[in-house]
Amino acid sequence: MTTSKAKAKTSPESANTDAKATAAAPERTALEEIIVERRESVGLITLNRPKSLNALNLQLAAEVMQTLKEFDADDRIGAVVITGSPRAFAAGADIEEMAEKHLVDLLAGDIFADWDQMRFIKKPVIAAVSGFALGGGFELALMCDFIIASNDAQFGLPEIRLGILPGIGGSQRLTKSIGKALAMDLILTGRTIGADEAKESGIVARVVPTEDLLQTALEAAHQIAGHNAPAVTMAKEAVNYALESTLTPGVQHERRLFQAAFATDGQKEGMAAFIAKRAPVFRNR
Ligand code: CO8
Repeated sequence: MTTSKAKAKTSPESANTDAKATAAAPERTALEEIIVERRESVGLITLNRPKSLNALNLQLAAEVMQTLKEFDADDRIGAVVITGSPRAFAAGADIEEMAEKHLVDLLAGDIFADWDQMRFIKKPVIAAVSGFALGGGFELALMCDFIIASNDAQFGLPEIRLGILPGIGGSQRLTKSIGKALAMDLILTGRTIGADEAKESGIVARVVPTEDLLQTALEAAHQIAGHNAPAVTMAKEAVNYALESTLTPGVQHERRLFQAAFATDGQKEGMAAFIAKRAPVFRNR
């Protein structure tokens, strides 16, 4: 797979450890800053800038978004996993790339435009986080639908120490996710929390041993990809709607989506399979 902004490279030499372990997997493409794989019905994106702890530069953002859009449009893919290396999911925006920018540069060109596209991805995206998830790296994980973390994962928004603040939604998504007190604490002090505190506060869905992280995330993604795809899309939309609305319109919206699920073949198949005591075979129609 190639993209307009992303050129494929053939050498796996610079790949992160997890990615190296899967070098023989079919449909694997190394772009400049990420590795893209299709694992049956699951798309896997591995951030691959090991020298800078997967710092997020503009090229990486373009490659991730282009790949997510391609997975979203691909009927064979039902869910996506984004991961990094055992040492770092991503240690934030690339500070070297940002350091010399001025307000005028940031106003003139929207350098976050690619990341803003994440919310239009309809298929579920899981962040599999090991090691550092800092700054923009944590914000990227928060943009995913849920986070599975290894027990050595570290989360933080240390932007304040660089004289700035979160810039791709961290202050908004974190506050909605865990409330004002801990969000203020993390954003104003810049301190880092471990996987257990992240789990306790609701940032993280599951914590697993580092060696099980990728497998656990892929299994969750395969489980999702095995469900009735239109229902999965609607369920994701329903949960996201809760973040945007108050209870009554939220419940009404959910009700319309629930009714719409009865227009899918998958609803008929899922219920017929239950009654017949067999496994459902969803055709995603
Ligand atoms: N950008 C660029 N390079 C980085 C970054 C980064 N964010 N993080 C680490 N690196 C580089 C280091 O410079 C170092 O390079 P070199 O080997 O050439 O010296 C290499 O990665 C390894 O890092 P360390 O030697 O520092 O490794 P340590 O284990 O000692 O420390 C830390 C690891 C604690 C993660 C440390 O590297 C660190 O503090 N990194 C910066 C974390 C940070 O401040 N992140 C926030 C960045 S700002 C941000 O994210 C803005 C968000 C809003 C926009 C988002 C758009 C994507």
